[in-house]
Amino acid sequence: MLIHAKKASDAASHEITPESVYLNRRGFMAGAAAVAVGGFAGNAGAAVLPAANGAGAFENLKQGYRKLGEKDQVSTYEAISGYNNYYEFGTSKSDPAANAKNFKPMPWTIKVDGLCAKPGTIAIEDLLKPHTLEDRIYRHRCVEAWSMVIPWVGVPLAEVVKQFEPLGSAKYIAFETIVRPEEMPGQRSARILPWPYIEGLRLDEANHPLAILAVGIYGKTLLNQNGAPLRLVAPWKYGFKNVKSIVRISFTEQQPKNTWQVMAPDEYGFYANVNPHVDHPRWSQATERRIGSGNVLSAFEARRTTLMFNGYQEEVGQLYAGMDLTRYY
Ligand SMILES: Nc1nc2c(c(=O)[nH]1)N[C@H]1C(S)=C(S)[C@@H](COP(=O)(O)O)O[C@H]1N2
Ligand SMILES: [Mo]
Repeated sequence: MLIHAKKASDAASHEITPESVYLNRRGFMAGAAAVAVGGFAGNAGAAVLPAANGAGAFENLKQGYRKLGEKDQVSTYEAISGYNNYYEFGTSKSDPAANAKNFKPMPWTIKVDGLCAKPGTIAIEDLLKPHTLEDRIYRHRCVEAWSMVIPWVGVPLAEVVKQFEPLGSAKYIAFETIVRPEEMPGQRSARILPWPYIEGLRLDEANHPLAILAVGIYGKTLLNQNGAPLRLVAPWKYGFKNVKSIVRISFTEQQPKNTWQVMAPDEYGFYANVNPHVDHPRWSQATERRIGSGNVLSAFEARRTTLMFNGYQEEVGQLYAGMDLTRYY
């Protein structure tokens, strides 16, 4: 299910050019995917991603594309899988692709605990089985002021939440990344971050239809550097909320202490909604550098304006009614 409601970002004049651009990119991707097959073999993702390449996927991708603005081109697969933040594998943008090759995303189980009626440990196949995989093309905005457009494959987080039957007392959901220092060189240093990487959402944010748990990109199983086999995507928030390689989901009454807030509370909050009006203490958040756009950007476009809630204000704005959007949370 894509978000079908008519939005300002759907402006009809945006529909013709981007679609043809996108179709060209699909052609390009068919070639790129063939080249990349070796890389996917290690992910052994067939069991996780059965439906993503179905006939409906292509139409859904086209619809998703129309939701974006004229200048939002889907980022190249090379950029999405080669320019990453995943500190468990190192702090340089090229480290995750270089160092994640020996990480084993299968078999994979997720522990579900806290305030829910159906806690337990569940294999990823069983967690996904009740749900239909969907294509979602979203903007991705890192707090470091770069961005991409990523064609995800995933399931609505709200449906996964429902499956575990949170109690009325549950107000938040927390996610943890796996700890496996023998496969994740960054985790051998406690100075990089306190492990495990933890993130969370308010339960009503988790239940918003834009939030997904992603298992793929460009119709292919997630690569290790992108958070295989399961990662969060909440596209109206800064990228660090999108916790990778999830092994634990907890329902809590208290707001979880997310890793970057613990690391630097003066710089990173819990909500971390994309907000061009509130600068990071060390840099402006008013603009961003788009990565992996096939376009040659003009000088004026070399940096683009960052959009409130990353362009999803109409969809998610009501979640924050009454909050002061001129300060950082
Ligand atoms: N476990 C974990 N999850 C993480 C990170 C990380 O370092 N560790 N980095 C975050 C940040 S800052 C960003 S911008 C996105 C990057 O996702 P991508 O590399 O798939 O584009 O992942 C987020 N999730
Ligand atoms: Mo980020």
